[in-house]
Amino acid sequence: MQDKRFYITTPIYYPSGNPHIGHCYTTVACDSIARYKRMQGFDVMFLTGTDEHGQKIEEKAKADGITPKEYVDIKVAEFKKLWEYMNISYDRYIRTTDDYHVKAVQTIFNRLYEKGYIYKGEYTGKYCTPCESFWTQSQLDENGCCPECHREVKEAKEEAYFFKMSPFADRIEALLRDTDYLRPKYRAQELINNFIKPGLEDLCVSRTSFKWGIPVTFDDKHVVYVWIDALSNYITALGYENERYDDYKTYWPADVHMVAKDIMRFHAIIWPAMLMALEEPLPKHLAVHGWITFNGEKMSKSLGNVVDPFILGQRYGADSIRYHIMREMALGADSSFSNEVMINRINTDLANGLGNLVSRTVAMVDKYFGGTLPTEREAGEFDDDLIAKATALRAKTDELVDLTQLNNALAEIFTVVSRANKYIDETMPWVLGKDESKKARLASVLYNLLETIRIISTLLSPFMPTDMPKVFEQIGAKDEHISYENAGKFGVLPLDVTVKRGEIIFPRIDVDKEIDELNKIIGENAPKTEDDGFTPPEVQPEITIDDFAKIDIRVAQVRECEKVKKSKKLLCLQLDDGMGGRQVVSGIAEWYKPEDLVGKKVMIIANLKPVKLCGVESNGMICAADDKDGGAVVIFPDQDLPNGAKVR
Ligand code: ME8
Repeated sequence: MQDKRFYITTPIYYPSGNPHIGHCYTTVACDSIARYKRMQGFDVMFLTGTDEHGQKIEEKAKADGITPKEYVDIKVAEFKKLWEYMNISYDRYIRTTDDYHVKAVQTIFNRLYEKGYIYKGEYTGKYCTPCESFWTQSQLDENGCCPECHREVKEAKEEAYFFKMSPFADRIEALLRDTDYLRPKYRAQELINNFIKPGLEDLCVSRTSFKWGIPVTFDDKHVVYVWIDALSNYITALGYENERYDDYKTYWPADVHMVAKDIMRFHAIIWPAMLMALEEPLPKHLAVHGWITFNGEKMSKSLGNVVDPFILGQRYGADSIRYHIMREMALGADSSFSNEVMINRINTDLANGLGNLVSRTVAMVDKYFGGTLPTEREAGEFDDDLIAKATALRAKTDELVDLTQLNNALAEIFTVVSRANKYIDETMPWVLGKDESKKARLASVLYNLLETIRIISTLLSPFMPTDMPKVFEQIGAKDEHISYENAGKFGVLPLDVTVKRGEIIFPRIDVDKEIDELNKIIGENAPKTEDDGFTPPEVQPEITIDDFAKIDIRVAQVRECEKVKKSKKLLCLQLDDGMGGRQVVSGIAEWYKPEDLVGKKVMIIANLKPVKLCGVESNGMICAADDKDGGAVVIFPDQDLPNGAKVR
């Protein structure tokens, strides 16, 4: 018998700021899967929540003059408001400050200690405060900074408890190498090479340097380090080691944990090790997606309100935003967010594609039959292909949802939208409508379209739960017609179905006007410099204007760009500098893909002495600014300038 229970989780988010579109992605993706599984008849548990302990929260609360609990209460309300707005159907919301979780984590910590997997030691290492992570020297990036956020780390030493990782190394390696636990699979090798092959290091699991955490019961100087606290949420929320819930037996092991790549290591290595130590079953899948980036950077809280999901949702509808972010993000890869791409996608897929299909079909049923189809039918050319594509769709979306490839599932659904629009062009109902003897054929054409729309909108409902009921209403589909079972069949609507013309579900957006409006909003809501968390580096010793005149900065255009072989950091650019061209090597590969740069105008230091980098000659340097996280942002002129123009 098929296992009819399904457990899916998002990460529990840090409520150290307001939620943004990045948090929306994981939550909306999990929500869509949860809804899809419920539609398939699964008994679903969908968990989300907030990870509320740690130094960062303690510091933020202090800065605001309130207690950490008061601080997280305010922020959690923001998260919950957004989830309501985005129509997130979570079954359970865990807060790591909930009493039952605190007690369960203490029991887990004690059990690991009693089993000898946790021991006391002293930690000396490089500590990144924003990430609350200790790193070893070899893990730091090339600038000696945090490998996750690239900010400065500080030397830190403290008495701490450690979790022994080495006993689990072989089993974790096998889990990553031989099973499809980690999706996409290509990320597994990266983890094996970077963390397991060099020897799994024991994990520091307690802190004495701050207080806002779960106290270690047998040593009250210590609070539990955030990852043991945070990762345990997936089981405590089901009732593991607590009386609050009693769902552990029903739902564990989880079917899908979904996270972004920044916390992949914790979920792919540390979480399985913890469960192995507790002798509990391992989750079935870890789905890792990339980051939503904005201007090449990981989107984060400090980027201003242009991507505030509330603002976008109010303007274009929560479902359009849900659709866009899920359609854009391929599992594993980053996806760059742009207002323009979003608006164009809403126009192309939703307004012109699906919206047009629904409104044209319903309008024709109205026009030619007064809103109710007659029961006579006449089959014709093109019907079989449309019907075959529509009835095959459910099996495809089932498979892709199970693989957590939601962008591909949506792409499949929209190929059927296109097929149906093409069917209108092929069958030309407006020609059939002029000929009384073709009424039965016209009724068949329109019925086939209504049926195709019913299948499409049923399968789209988990992704767009607010807008699809509007489609059902317009095509005359009643509750008994709308089900997973019926999504695999053709001929479900009654032959004499009555449609109901209604509002335009996806109005076309005026791209230029909206971009202007959004730019205005960015301007108004741009984060104030005092709270963007950036401290400018010290100004260099003074120089004269003559010193400056020695630096020849020019505008040049990128003609070609490729990665330098054997280097992760370097790109090799062929530039048109208006003076015959030149080759420049630049250490920006971490932040820019070659295709992002081709055609762009950049600024170069044109008279820098040539050097060889990784064996490749570089004649000059591309100007870039440091962002606050240590990333590089190339300076592009905001107007077209001739190649070779001098910058002063
Ligand atoms: O890491 N693009 O919390 P967090 C895509 N508390 N997804 C993004 C994103 C972006 N730009 N920014 C955030 C934590 N996310 C820990 C997790 S779990 C036991 C503890 C999403 O608030 C994505 O799901 O920093 C990522 O994994 C998560 O938010 C990190 O959220």
